[in-house]
Amino acid sequence: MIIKNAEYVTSIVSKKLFEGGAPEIAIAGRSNVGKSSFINMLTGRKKLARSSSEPGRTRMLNYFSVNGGEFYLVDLPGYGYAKVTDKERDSWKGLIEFYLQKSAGLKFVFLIVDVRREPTDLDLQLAQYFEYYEIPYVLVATKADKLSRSACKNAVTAIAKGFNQDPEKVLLVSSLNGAGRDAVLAAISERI
Ligand SMILES: Nc1nc2c(ncn2[C@@H]2O[C@H](COP(=O)(O)OP(=O)(O)OP(=O)(O)O)[C@@H](O)[C@H]2O)c(=O)[nH]1
Ligand SMILES: [Mg+2]
Repeated sequence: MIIKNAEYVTSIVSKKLFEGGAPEIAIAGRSNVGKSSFINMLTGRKKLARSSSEPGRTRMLNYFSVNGGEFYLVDLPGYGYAKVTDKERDSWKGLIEFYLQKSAGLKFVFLIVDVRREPTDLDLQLAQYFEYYEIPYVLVATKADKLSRSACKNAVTAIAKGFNQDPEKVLLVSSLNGAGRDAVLAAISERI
């Protein structure tokens, strides 16, 4: 897979999906884990998806078209952010679940976790949700630049164990320096 270009398409805030007629890959994970940065790293466009050090930045489903509509990347709102009202939290959860259930183009999800952290209950609940509804997902451990190589290896093993997955299948990346990008592109090629 070669990403030649990417552009923002649209954002969804209510339960009405965008149907681009091409495969979609959703990016899910905790708030502030690095989902938007991951999209920017993949597409080589630093400001395509808005990233922020302030958690809860992405509050909508944002669609990005890659290679003129060959496939779409869908940036989902992050979960687990404490400083939102219950009402907001329910509405994001509803939106994410609506997307996961109804999107005709969804091929698989990249579930992003921070390599430095043990998976949280919300991460594991989401993985169970994927399994229950037979939505394929690929685990991505990001922020690899924050740890040494050997610490990353141990962390990936612990993360894989938490999700009851094969450590070989966890993609280790850094959106800061682009490490692991090729393996992510290969995973995309394999699945769309
Ligand atoms: N060192 C390092 N920092 C990263 C990496 N990826 C993201 N960050 C930083 O982590 C913070 C959050 O990144 P975002 O991409 O906005 O995270 P998000 O998951 O989209 O956040 P929400 O939209 O709020 O859910 C920002 O300060 C990024 O610069 C990485 O691979 N390495
Ligand atoms: Mg974001």
